[in-house]
Amino acid sequence: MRKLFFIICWAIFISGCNDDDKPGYKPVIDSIDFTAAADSSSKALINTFWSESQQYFVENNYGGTGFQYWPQAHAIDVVTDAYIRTKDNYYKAYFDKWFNGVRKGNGDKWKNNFYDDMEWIALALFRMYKATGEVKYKDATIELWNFIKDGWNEAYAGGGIAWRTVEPYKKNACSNGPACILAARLYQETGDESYKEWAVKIYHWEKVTLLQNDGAVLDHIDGRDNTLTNWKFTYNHGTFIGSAVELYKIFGNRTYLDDAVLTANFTIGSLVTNSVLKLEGSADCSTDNDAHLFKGIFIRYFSELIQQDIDAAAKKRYLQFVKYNTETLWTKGTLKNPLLFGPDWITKPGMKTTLKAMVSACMLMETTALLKNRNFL
Ligand code: 7K2
Repeated sequence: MRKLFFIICWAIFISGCNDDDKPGYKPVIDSIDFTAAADSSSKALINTFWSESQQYFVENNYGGTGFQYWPQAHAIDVVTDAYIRTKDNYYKAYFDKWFNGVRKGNGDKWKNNFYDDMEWIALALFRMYKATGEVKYKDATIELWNFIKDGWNEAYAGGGIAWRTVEPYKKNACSNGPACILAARLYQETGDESYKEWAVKIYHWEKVTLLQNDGAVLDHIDGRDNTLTNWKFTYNHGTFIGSAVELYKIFGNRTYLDDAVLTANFTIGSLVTNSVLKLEGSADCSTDNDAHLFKGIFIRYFSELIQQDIDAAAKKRYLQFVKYNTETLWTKGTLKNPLLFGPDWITKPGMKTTLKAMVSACMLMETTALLKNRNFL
C-alpha cells in the first residue's frame, strides 16, 4: 500500500516535470515579484530620462539631451503600459506633457520624413487615447495616418509603404508592419471599411514580399531592382506578428494566427543567444544605436499573440520564453543601484546607457507584469 502511494507520487512528480525536459524549456525560478520589478523599471525610466524642462525623454543618461522622434513613442508606450496596469495618475500625468513636448521637438508638427517613425508615434498616441479617452490623442493619430498612407506606392516592388519620403522605392518591414497594426486598430475603433482594406493590403504585401517560408521577416526590398536585404531584426518579426494578430481579431481567420506562430517560432528559435533575445547593434552604449530598441518591440507584439487562442503547447512555450528572458534580464542584465538596463539582456550595463536600451528592457518588464496580472504567468 505504502509502496503504491510512493509510485503514485512519483508518477505525479514525473508528469509535472515533463515539459522541462523538452528542448526550448528552461527551469525557472519563482522568486521575482514581476509587478514590483515593472514598477521600479518604469519609474527608473522616467526618473532617469524624462526632461521636465523639454517635456520629452532625453537620449542617454550621460549628458545627451537631444531629441529623437521614434524612441519617444516607445518610451511613452512603457508609461501607458504602467498606467493601464496600475491606473496610477502618476503615470497619466506624463501624457499631456509628452503630447506637447514631442510635437514641439519634432518642429511643431507630427509629420516626419520617416514613415516608420510616424507609425510608432501614431500607435503610441492611439494607445494613449484608448487608455484615457482623450480625443486629441485620437485626432493626432488620424492626422498621422493620413500622412502615412501617402507612403504607399505601386511603382516599386508591387506596393508597400516606403521607409521614408525621399526614397519611394525602398520598402521596409519597419514601415509596413506598424502601419498595418495601426490601420487595423483604427478599423476596430471606427468601423470605417477603408482602414480594414488598408490593413489587408499592407499585410498581404509584406507577407508576399518579405516573409520567408521559415517565418523570417526580411528587412527591406529595394524596388529599383527588387533586391532583398536579408537582415533579420527582432522588431520586424514583432510587428509582423502584431499585424497578423490584429487581422485575426477582425476576421477570425486562423491563417493569420498560423502566420504569426511561424514567425514567433522562427524568432525564439533563431534570433536568440541561449534562449534569450540576442544583442542587436553594438554592446557599447557610448554611441546611440537604433537596434537597442528592437527586442522590446518584439516582446510587445509577441505578448499579444500569447493572449490569443493559440495551441496550448505553443502558448506554454512562449510564456516560458518571456519568463526566462525576464528572469535573465533581472538577475544578470540589470544594474540595480541605480536601476539601469543595457542593450544586452545577459550582461549588466555600466553606468552609461541609452534611452533605447532602457526602454526596450522596460517593455519586457511591463509585459511580464501584464501577463502575470492577467494570470497567464
Ligand atoms: O534600414 C532601416 C531599417 O529597415 C532597419 O531595420 C534599420 C536597422 O535601419 C534603418 S531604419 C533606422 C530607424 C529609423 N526610424 C525608426 C526605426 O524604426 C528604425 O530602426 O537599424
